[in-house]
Amino acid sequence: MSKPKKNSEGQVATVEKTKVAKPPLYAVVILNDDYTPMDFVVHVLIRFFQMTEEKAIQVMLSVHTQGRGVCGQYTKEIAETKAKQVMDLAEVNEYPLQCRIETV
Ligand code: TYC
Repeated sequence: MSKPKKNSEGQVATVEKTKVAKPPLYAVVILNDDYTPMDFVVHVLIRFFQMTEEKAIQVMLSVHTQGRGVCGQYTKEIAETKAKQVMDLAEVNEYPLQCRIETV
């Protein structure tokens, strides 16, 4: 801490600092399955997670081989919304793609 500074009248200035805790983050995780087409997963990653095509292919292949992968980390409401958007789009296309959120 620096030495308290006095002004020309000899008064000591006080600075009030409010600490705001950062909201907890949640990871949006996608799971591998045997039926969802690779192209669809790449499309989802680009559309909902703003990935470049190159990054989306890399993440999709990692999920394909490792079984699961993190698409991104967000505050709870945003993570829930993204997971739902993925699941809804998979459902209308009749793909079994699973997407969930996890605490970081
Ligand atoms: N395993 C799928 C296939 O071979 C591709 C895939 C990748 C599916 C990632 C889901 O989260 C996933 N068509």
